Amino acid sequence: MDVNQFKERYVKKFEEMYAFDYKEGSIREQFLTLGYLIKNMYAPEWRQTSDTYLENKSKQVFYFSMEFLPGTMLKSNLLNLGLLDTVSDGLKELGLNLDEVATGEMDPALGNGGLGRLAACFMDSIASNGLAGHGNGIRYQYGLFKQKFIDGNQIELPENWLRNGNVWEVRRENKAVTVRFGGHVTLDEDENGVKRPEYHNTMNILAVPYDTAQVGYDNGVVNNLRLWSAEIPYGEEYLYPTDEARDQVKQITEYLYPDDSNYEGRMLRLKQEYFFSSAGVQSIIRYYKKMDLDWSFFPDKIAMHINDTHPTLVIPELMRILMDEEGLSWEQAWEITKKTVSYTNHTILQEALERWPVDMIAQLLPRIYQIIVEINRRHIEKKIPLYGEDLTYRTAIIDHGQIQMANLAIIGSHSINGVAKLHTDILMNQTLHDFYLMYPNKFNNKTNGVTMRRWVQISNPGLTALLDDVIGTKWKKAPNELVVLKAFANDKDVLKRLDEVKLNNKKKFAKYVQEEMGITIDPTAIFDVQIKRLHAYKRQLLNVLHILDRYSFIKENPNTDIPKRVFIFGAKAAPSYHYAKQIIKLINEVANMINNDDSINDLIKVVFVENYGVSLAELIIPAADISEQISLAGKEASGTSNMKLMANGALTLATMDGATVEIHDYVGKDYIYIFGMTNDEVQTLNENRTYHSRHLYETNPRINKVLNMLVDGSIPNTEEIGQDIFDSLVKYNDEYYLLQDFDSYIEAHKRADTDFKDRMKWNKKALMNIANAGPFSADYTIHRYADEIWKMKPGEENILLQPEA
Ligand code: CBF
Repeated sequence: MDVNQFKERYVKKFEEMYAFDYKEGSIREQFLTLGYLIKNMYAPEWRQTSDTYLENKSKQVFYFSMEFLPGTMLKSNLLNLGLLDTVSDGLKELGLNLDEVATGEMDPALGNGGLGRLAACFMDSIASNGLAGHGNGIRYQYGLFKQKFIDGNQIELPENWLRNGNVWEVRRENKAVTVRFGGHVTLDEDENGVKRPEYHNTMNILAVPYDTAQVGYDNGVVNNLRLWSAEIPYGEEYLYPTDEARDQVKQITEYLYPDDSNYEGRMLRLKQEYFFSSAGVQSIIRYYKKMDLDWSFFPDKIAMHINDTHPTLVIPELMRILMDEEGLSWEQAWEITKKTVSYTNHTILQEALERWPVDMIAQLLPRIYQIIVEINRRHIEKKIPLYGEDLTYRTAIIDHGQIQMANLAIIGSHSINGVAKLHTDILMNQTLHDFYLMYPNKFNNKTNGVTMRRWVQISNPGLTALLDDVIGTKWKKAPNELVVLKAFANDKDVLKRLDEVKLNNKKKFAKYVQEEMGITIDPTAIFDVQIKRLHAYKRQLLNVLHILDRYSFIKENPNTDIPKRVFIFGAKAAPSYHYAKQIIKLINEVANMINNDDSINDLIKVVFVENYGVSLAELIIPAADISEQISLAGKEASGTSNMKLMANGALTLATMDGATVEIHDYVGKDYIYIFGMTNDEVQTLNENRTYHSRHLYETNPRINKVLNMLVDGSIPNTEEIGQDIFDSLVKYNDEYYLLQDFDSYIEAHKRADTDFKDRMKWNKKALMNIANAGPFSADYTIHRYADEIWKMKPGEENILLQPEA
């Protein structure tokens, strides 16, 4: 399609939809017109892809995830269809602007953070690698809450992302399935003497799928993301006569739980987990039957991947359907299930590991409960002779009245992977060591990755143009080609152009900050960025302590020549996470104090953006100079903002944690600022029990001064929270060892200050980061999942080479 054809089709579409002149359309109407037009364009390929998979009986993977955080889809669809420039030029000729039209799209916040965003990157990479793979999740009516700051406090507002409809989705009523809850089950013998379950008094919910196309990059592949919505079954409305009864159904897919690192044993959450697991498995089984193959081929044609333990009920559900509905024996069903399912662990935080009270599962899912009990019984019976009682019972699924979902996920699958090398090592050697002894071959690492399409091509067009010009366009399909950029590490012209690209991105962000927040920031300052969920282990507080230290230094040395810094935060706290919300308030008050202090000559500014999400990340990441990855070593499973920031030329200032360890290994020690304890040192400190934070407070004058600022009235409006935070660090012995890492953190920042003053030196470091970012492309990660776990082959022309460390 050329520009003229596009213009013609656009104008026609607009008039068909609205029956007036497109020039009078609102931004939303312009966006919807474009959205429907694009959808019409890929619809034939969407259908064709699915027909081809069925005809070829291709192996397909189904990625079960409670969260998908895709970001807006207009530009990514245009990019992947190869239409970005055509549409941008065409709109311009029509007097419209693509960037403005794109603001008409709501950003679907159907995830909390890293896990959901990873799932979205994977969807893009699966399609772009030419793999037959689809997502399976929940169509939440309300996404993650909208964050507002009122007097510096986080307030949560509902995020009604579907308010104006969703142009990308297709409701597929004819593909709905029924999910049963509650009631009780009897096992009655059929005419052949086989025990069959009979369900009594169940609550039946209709699961209606909404499908969204996942358009592959320049390869004609269009996969599917299927999100399920809960409804009252047709003809059963009379069973729900009251508002309360109807609400019970609606509630199942109404809200996303707004916590990504804490397990909450709520009935509604359990309902959600079973709802989308069961609906997904049922629809896959129905599909498999269309292939008309024997059940023994099931694992050769279908892979089901569970993203963390939230969809673990896929395992007993698949068992249930294979046995109860398809008549397979336990042994046959168990072999198929294990070979089909694989599981990714995303956290070692104890408080995030899911376990459900036995009573709850028994009451809500009686047949599933029977199956879990039997899986557990057989596991114990089989393993005791091999591993003894102690070890075997430590791996039991049912323990102290709780169902351990990670144990069920490991026992019922053929693969468990961590999301970065260090994380996988910790799983094998500590957290899941008993399982590792039992099933060493199930364990493997799959370091996370990010899609360079969204995180470089779409969000950073300036850098994309520079790369295309300097190293050619191969990197777009083979991100490892970015390494060619290293040849230009000392090329003054390229470094200068890189500097200009960054400056323009910083200006763009500065404009946003000025317009939305009324804060003036200098684009030539260092933009120091920490964007992630607010959690104590991620140590945003350490960042604040550094800011306070720097502030008091500047107050005492007003003529210092340190470069200007803008500290940028983006973070949501779980609504019930009191401590995290106190840190938010602290950051906002520190920002207020510093931003309004004329005596420091703008040497520091603090910007805490409200409602951080994918769209804001697209604005902030290209503008970043420093990427703060400062979690306590051993706590962050992987991190993915570290990869996005690196690919955009930010220098990482970090502990050796998660995938940052691998970033360090690729980029080299001269191009990254590492500080703080290693995981081994943290472990030793934990074991020795020799840490006394109060001692550090009393003996380290710098720490003493900064901590006193929290309680001596230096920071307005923080009396109560200042004391609580102070106590967490001094009285309660600083659980995440901030004070232990404080000095080396400050030193790392000093090194960055010095380097930033030498522009060419800094730009060379930025360039080296971009050049080494290729291995962190999700395309490679997905290639490894496909090859080693799902046993699937990518489409011919998209075979990607494994990056070498
Ligand atoms: O693996 C993706 C991300 O998942 C988390 O966000 C999670 O929800 N458990 C982890 O905290 C991240 O480290 C990880 O990158």
